[in-house]
Amino acid sequence: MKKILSLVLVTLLVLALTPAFAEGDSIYIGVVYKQSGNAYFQAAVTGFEQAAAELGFEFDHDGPDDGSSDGQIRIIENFISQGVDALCVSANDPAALVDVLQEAMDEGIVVVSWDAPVNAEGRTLDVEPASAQTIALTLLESMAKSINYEGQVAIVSAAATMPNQNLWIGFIEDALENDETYANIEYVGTVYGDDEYTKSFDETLALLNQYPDLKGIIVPTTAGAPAVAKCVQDEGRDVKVTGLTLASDMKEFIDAGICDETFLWNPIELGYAAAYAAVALVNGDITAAVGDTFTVPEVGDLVVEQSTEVNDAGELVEADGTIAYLNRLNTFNVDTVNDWVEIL
Ligand code: RAM
Repeated sequence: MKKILSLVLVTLLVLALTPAFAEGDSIYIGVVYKQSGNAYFQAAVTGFEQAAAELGFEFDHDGPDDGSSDGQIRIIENFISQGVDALCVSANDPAALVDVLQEAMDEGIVVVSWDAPVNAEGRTLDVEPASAQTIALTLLESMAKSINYEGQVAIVSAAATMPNQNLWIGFIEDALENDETYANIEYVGTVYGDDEYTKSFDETLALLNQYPDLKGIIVPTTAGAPAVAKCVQDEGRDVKVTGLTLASDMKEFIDAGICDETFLWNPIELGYAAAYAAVALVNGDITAAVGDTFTVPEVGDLVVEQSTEVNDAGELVEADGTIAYLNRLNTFNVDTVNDWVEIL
């Protein structure tokens, strides 16, 4: 009896010490992005490929054609039924995916949101390029400089539910309202191009017609930016454009002076970092607790931090969930864009 008891105890101890994932098997990751056919996400997939070659995991990737959360839910359900160990998700809607991702986590699947965060209760960890505030204020300050800190400014965003764009827009609107630096800038509002070229173009045309004195447009989406710049160019308007863009999409508009500068982290690095985070979590090397670190080769040690949000008084306060930042934002202007066009 004693022998059986110690055997049971030893077995329990071994089980407790064994990471969720047994070494030897290959880890299988489901990568879900906002939309198929978006070059930004194709670049991110290259990052997952690089990480897979180094870490030896398997992965598949998919995104809906239409940028919908229903489409993402179906893809996630499919990955769950295929027995993935981790899901890496860039969300079209922060709340709509929570139920299905909670089901995944109940089955022991690690959920890393990356690029566009899922609400805290639907993820294990969020991996982002930089804080939403940093990204937002970089775009706003750049636009302000381009228009000498005065005149009308609009935003052409992705889809109205997209969490990363909405966070950035929130910080831009807050600064426009409360920061004296921008007192002479009149914000005329945000329109949504749904990350489709034609819709982004048409929405821009409508803005240009509605606001004959418009001075600038901020486009916080790689999918919308070339359409907006092209529309401004076609209309021959003296309107400055800045945003988050691929260098190769914007080179012609930077060279033409429509954009003084645009910005983006490297999406290849972002996918790569999200993959390293997912594998560290599956292996039990980290638990996504504040202070955990994981090494991303060539990028550095990423530190897990408490998420933040803006409260009703406009202060940045701690929020539920944890997050890790790459903190590598690149600037594309006439001097630097050529170094990037082959990469992004
Ligand atoms: C688009 C997507 C993505 C965003 C970039 C900047 O490709 O909306 O989520 O991070 O733009």
